[in-house]
Amino acid sequence: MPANYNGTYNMISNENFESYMRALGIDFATRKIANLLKPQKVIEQNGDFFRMKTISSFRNYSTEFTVGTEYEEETKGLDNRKCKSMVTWDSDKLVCIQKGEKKNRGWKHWLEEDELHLELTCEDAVCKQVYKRAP
Ligand code: ECB
Repeated sequence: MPANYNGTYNMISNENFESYMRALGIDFATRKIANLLKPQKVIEQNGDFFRMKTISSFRNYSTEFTVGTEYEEETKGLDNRKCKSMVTWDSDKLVCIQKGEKKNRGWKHWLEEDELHLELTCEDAVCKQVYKRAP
């Protein structure tokens, strides 16, 4: 049985998001706005099938994938690139590799009690975000 990520989570911390965005080539003005956001993650999971929504007052981003199946991801409203993305289980961690123009791009999710942790990587930038399950 895979871990259960279903739920709605509110951001409580965000470290190095600025350098992650810089690595993705996001312009200064957009970075300044994006850095102030406290997004919400909404995760719908059915076994290995996931729908992940990142919701904020500025932009929203949505992805769908099946663990173990490579898919075409277009990071619409983010850096607008195309990636061949694949998510796998590393025990209860979700590990995504986003192959494309940017080297060493991907993310990892894991759960710690009522917290959802996320590490976003691009080139040598690593952003660490923590979300808390919404009451
Ligand atoms: C959608 C909320 C953030 C909007 C920021 C707007 C502009 C900044 C442009 C690019 C920054 C790159 C990424 C934004 C960071 C998080 C959004 C979702 C990243 C992601 O791939 O989440 C995964 C893992 O939770 C699921 O799609």
